[in-house]
Amino acid sequence: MARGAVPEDNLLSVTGGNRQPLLDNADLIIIIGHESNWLDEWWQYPTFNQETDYVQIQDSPDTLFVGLSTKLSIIGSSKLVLRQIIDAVKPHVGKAKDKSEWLNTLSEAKAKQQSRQEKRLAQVRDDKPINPDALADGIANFLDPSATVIYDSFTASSFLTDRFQARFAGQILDSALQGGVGHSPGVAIGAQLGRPGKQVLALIGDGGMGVGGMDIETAVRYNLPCVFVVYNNSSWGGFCIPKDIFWPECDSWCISHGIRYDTMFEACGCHGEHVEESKDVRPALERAFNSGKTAVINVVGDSDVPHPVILRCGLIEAWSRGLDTMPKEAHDYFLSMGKREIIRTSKWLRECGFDVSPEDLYEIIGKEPK
Ligand SMILES: Cc1ncc(C[n+]2csc(CCOP(=O)(O)OP(=O)(O)O)c2C)c(N)n1
Ligand SMILES: [Mg+2]
Repeated sequence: MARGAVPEDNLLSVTGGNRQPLLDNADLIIIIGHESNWLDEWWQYPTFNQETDYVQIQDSPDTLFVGLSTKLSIIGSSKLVLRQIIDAVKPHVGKAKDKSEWLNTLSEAKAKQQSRQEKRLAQVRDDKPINPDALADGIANFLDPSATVIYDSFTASSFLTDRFQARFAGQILDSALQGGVGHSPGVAIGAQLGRPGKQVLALIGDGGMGVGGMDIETAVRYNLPCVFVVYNNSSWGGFCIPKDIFWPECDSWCISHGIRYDTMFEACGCHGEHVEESKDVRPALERAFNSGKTAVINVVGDSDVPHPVILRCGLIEAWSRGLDTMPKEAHDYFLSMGKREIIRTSKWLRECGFDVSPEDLYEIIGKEPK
């Protein structure tokens, strides 16, 4: 992929995908057993409309999020609370309302999203170094429905979220409320101990390997068959955007180029695999899981593909220095921003303390507000 040429689809959400961006039409949103976190953008505008009324049903008072205009807070096991609500209202309601129109809307939105994702994947499937979207697709298509998946690599996880669908609670163990790095070896050990014999796959970055990778040796010592897919982009989060585009004067975000984490951990007793092309992802996963050992698959990833959130950070940083100081590529990118990216950029600017409305942004780039 050309530098900076990230498709607009890829900018819709923090997690790289196509989450429905606006919940503007809802009168009431009920949040059940779900803690606010960065993956859901802290339940902020534009994903969560601040004018809507909310009901929160949470297992613990600690999980109640005060940042929402909450009409009613209920503390209790979500399952029990829902059961009680159903039992209480059942005698009072007649026939269930016809939901076919709403269900059709949902299926159409889902089909549209899937077709966008397929288009995006088709463009990068055979890229070398491997595009994180192609790696994510290989992983999602391979895994057993009972597998546990752990998100660690900042960049690649943002693509796996689009490809892998959870089938049961606790199947996906993510990077917690703040999107941590390097936690997956410990989490994978716990997952393999918790559900022995089931597939455990951790998608970890080379940065994460530096933070917590040596605990893979612990998994080896306890004979735990966890598979660590290292998305190795020789950097913390890809190096094109911070270095070449937005922060030209910034020091390197690189890690030594092309470290062979597979051979490094073979020395600790792991099964190792090295993958340079996306067609080899699946056979490597097969061999790794069939080995019955702790395994490390070193995947050479495309350092030019950033996590979408990096783009937004870069925009804020560069813009705060003045539009004219931006390198040409960033300048052009900024001027070509679409409606959704405008809204999101405005949101990010506010989070960083700049009160810049979407209208202001339109003015800056010289376009009519939409
Ligand atoms: C413990 C911790 N340290 C730092 C960060 C900030 N951070 C977010 S992503 C990232 C880079 C991660 O690099 P890597 O693990 O290689 O992932 P990738 O290159 O695939 O994005 C960092 C440092 C964090 N989220 N958690
Ligand atoms: Mg990396």
